[in-house]
Amino acid sequence: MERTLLIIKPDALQRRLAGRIVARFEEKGFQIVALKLARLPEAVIRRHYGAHEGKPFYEPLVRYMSGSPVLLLVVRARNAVAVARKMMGATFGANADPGTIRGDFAVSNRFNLIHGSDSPEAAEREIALFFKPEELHETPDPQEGMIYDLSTGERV
Ligand code: IDP
Ligand code: MG
Repeated sequence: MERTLLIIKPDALQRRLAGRIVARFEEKGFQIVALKLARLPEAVIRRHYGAHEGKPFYEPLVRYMSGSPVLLLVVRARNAVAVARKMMGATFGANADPGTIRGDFAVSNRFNLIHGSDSPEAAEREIALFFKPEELHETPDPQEGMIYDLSTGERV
């Protein structure tokens, strides 16, 4: 099982889309491991998006993400990182395929509703940036045998 970090961005909360976006991951079979509402300090946003420092969109991105609260989630599934990125769609709303979160709800290049980690390594780094270990609830999932075929001893 793999974990990924999702951020439901300020525009999604302000547009009252947070519940629908979270529901998509539940419907797909992801397990919610952690969830909280937080207004992120600018320094934390700068660290989270450190790889983009110096790019023309970096400062507006920091302002957008630190302006009002976001919903932080850790979710768990087989190939969680790649599956979540596929469900999110391309970065720019106008390029994102219909059926994806950004494709269905966003047209903007910046206000694109959701962040998802782009590799398992990034996911673990980002989870540690936003959550304390005791905030992560890795409880056994009684639905796991419905969501995956476990009969061969693997998760298929
Ligand atoms: P991602 O969120 O799909 O991983 P990144 O390239 O990591 O995309 O960019 C981080 C965030 O910065 C994007 O989600 C978007 O909000 C914003 N962003 C990226 N590129 C641009 C741009 O060219 N113009 C405006 N905002 C951008
Ligand atoms: Mg990214």
